[in-house]
Amino acid sequence: MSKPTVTSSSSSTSTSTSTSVDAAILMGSKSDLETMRPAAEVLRRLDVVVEVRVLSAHRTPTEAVAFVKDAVARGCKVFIAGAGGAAHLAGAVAAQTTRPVIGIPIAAGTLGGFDALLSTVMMPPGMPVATVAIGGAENAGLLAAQIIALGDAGLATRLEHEREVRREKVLRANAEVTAEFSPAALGG
Ligand code: C2R
Repeated sequence: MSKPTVTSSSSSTSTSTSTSVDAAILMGSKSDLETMRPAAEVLRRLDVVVEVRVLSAHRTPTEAVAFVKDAVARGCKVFIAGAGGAAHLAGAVAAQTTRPVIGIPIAAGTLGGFDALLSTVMMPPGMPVATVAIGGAENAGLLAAQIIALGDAGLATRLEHEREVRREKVLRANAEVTAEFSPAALGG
């Protein structure tokens, strides 16, 4: 399983390899990394080939566009873009490709992410960005995997397993709580 690497905009943006890629994750700043990390981790866990970049529509617009175009040329099926504040990154990615783009609004600055939520979700007609919750990186990764799984039966099976693991976790918790509050346990 390959480990996703985070690359700063000043070093590698796009053209360093010609290897194929299934999913790409972009974030506007390295300060977003801990919020974005679950997207990369869930994709790795599902064996999706993912690349991770720090690129900004505001600060590195040329490199961001170049990366998206190169990733598309290398087969990238879905993009995830996370940014805080005036979060234009996901929309800027969507403007470059008809591949699905998933936006993650990030809580940065004084408005708790509501600014990024509106900036990401309120796209003009014709330019969709599938926006997850503020900080919803894990769901973004899962949604990206679900999109890719439409054409990948093995990945679809791994996603079913992922669901089953979560289901069993809740059922275990339910059993514990049920037992703790049962009439017998409460002495009733
Ligand atoms: P710094 O921590 O680097 O000052 O960035 C980043 O995503 C980050 O959350 C503060 C916030 O600015 C955001 N940023 C954007 C974009 N580029 C950076 N919203 C963009 O292109 O939309």
